[in-house]
Amino acid sequence: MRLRGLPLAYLTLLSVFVLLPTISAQGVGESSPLGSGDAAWLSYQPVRSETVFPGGVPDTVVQLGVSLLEDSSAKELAAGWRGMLQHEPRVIHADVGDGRKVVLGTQREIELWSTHASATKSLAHDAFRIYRDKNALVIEGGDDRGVLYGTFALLREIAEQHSTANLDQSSTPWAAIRWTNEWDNPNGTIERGYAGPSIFFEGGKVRADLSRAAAYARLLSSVGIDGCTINNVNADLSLLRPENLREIARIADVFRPYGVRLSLSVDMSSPEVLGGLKTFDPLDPVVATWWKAKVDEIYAVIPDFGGVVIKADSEGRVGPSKYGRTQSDAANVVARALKSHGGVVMYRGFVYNNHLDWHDLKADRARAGYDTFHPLDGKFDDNVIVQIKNGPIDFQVREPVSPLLAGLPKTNEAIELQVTQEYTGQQRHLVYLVPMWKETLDTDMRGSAAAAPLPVKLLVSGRATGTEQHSEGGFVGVSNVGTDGWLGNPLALANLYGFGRLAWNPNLEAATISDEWTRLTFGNDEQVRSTINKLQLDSWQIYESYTGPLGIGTLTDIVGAHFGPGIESAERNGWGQWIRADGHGVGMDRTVVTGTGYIGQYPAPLAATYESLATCPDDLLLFMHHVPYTYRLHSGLTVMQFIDNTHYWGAHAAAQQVPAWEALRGKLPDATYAEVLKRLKYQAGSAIVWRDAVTRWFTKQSGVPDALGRVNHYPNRIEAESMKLSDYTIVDVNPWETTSGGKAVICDRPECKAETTWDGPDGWYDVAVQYFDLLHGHSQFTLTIAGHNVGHWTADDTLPGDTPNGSTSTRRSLDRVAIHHGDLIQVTGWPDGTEKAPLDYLSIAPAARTGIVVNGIR
Ligand code: GCW
Repeated sequence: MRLRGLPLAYLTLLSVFVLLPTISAQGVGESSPLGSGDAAWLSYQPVRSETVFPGGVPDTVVQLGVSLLEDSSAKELAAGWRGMLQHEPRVIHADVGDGRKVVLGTQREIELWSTHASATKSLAHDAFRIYRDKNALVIEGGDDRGVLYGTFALLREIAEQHSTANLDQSSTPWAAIRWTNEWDNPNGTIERGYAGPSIFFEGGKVRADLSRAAAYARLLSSVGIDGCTINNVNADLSLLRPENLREIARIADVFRPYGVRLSLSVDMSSPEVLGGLKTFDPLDPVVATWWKAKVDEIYAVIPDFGGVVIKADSEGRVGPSKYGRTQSDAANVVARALKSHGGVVMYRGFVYNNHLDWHDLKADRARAGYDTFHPLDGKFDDNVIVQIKNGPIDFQVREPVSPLLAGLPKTNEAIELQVTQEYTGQQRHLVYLVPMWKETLDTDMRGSAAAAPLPVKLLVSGRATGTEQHSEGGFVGVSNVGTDGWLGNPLALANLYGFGRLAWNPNLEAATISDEWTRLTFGNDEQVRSTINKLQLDSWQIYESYTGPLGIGTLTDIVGAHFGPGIESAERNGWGQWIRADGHGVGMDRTVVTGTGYIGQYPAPLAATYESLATCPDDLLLFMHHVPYTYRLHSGLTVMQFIDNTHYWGAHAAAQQVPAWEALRGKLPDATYAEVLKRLKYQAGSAIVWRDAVTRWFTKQSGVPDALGRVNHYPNRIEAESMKLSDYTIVDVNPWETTSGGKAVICDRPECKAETTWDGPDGWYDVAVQYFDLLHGHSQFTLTIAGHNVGHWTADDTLPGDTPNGSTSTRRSLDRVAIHHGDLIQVTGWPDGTEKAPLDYLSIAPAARTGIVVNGIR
């Protein structure tokens, strides 16, 4: 047998030689993919200056005021000029002459500088206007923070290579509160953080080197974020100790030049645990005095302290219920201590019972927020803002809007969005979340069909018409950045960028935001832009397709890492993320007529849409209704066929992301290119694990076979347990659906082998070894074909978990390997500690690629 004129044996050798460099390393490394790229989207790459400044590049920056923020503005302009225009401007404080210049100042300062400018209508706090005044490009701020935001807006215009010849742009932030929450712990870990350790804490203390914290504040302010809560909402009480507050003040110091106010998460029991009082009853005057003294102490060291975030009566945190008090009692006692200093309480609406009785068909975790807070509407002080997650459960891949957002007409409210991808692939899967957030923000919560539209974005603006809302409101993004390139995955930074941009202006389109981010990060190359924008904009739908469709929830392991598939983990426990899947049907009946009544918490028009099967959108069907597997969707497919089809489509689409990205080789920084490629390849493999787990589980549960015959038939797969095993032993895997065949093999000896003889035809094949890479241990593997070593690797990724399952399942892929009939294929494993070189299967499929497919996602 000869292929392309060469003997196959020779080709095998050749392929080993040629293919080795293309073998994909699919672990996600620990080191920063950005290296010195802390700048992220402030990369300031060269632009065509004659396009941006047709009349010539301004060579002078006139900084009219003296303030920390105007200093930062001038410094930032200089950095932008150096990077993008290759020009070092001089920065002066008094205007001289008519030369080309950028003038920056607050409205008052600008009025003193030029009579022309006084025509500008009054600018609000944080607002800015950028415009031409003869030879000057003017950045005018409502205050000095507005000057800084205007500066970043101008730099954005330049980075996008827009002409500034006729620039006239005014912008006012949508809402006052634009904060991130960071779930950092003093020991340097981050709850639900996926990018290495904390930039704030280390070993129980504030880090000595806070340069990353300063760089972070700069990034935040560049998109208009004005507040950052630096510690976990599951708060470590010790942070309020005087010696720790003094250290935390150092973080506030590095935030200040960028106009970012520091805030802290605090625990309601602090007066008792930290203060030594006998109680933390919010209505006890001694407790109020304690909070007042503590807050005064904070302001003594952090004069611009923003306020506190409180998680109470939730997931094991204590709260006012201990004393029969309400959430408003708790919020107000702290709010009163903050009031005279101008601080706010962000009181989380995430209050629910995690010991619900799953036997009770009327019990419903989704109801909890509204049931708890709606009766308290109007009882919160005016410096309390109720912080409400976008959906009623917990950051699932798709949820309906939280009804509580419409249930507090007399209360300040902020929406909490999750930038860190807890339930959406933990930054190992690409999911651009802006389209999802936009859907929520645009959802109309009007009270009656006749009323004016009341989108969520208006409810959180602090100025909703038709409500008696107070004046504060806003956006909180749970960001959880770490030292590993901020979010680990370079492409995930579009979510942080997008959160900030939406908080500033929720009317921006998801595509616009993606394009801005791409241009700012990678420059203006057309192919780079179109490829990355498409990847980003398709990504949520792809991820949803191979995880939890139809509003069922993400279907991840909810009692574990929230990462891999773990379908039944949702059921039969107190956490209340039930999917209520039995032999006949699936979904939570949340209707008013027969279900938990949750739908009745929505304003009437929306409730009517969800209550009726005829109008409930397919993508929320299983959140709202329990239906048989044979129920036909609006699309005409049955629920079961939809589940099968969508999972196969999703895994296919995830695989297509890889060649789409590969087409950008050479157009991006090498480290960024390689890091994203590694993650996309991992995702492609993981999407198959998800696809198989979900489809197999539902096929078994429903008894309805896949009409297209795909589920449980994997023609290219050789199960490890069916191979000839030397020293490997067969084990059951839990949950069963996360491995092929429900079984894996593990090695309890120093070395084990699994082998098979190829009984297919001679040819070129794509080979994948599906194995498990546990958090601890560095097992090693070798794959040999006909005696030739075609791959050797170490299982050194840090996937979340120490047992073989869908969270730790991963693959080693080799493209275009020559195999001939009768070749011996062997996998050798060397265990390391508790990681026993576990294997699931081999996949040997006819080689797919003859060339590179560009943008072949759909
Ligand atoms: O999503 C859940 C997370 C918890 C988190 C909690 C919350 C900080 O799994 O890790 O705790 O929500 O938002 O309070």
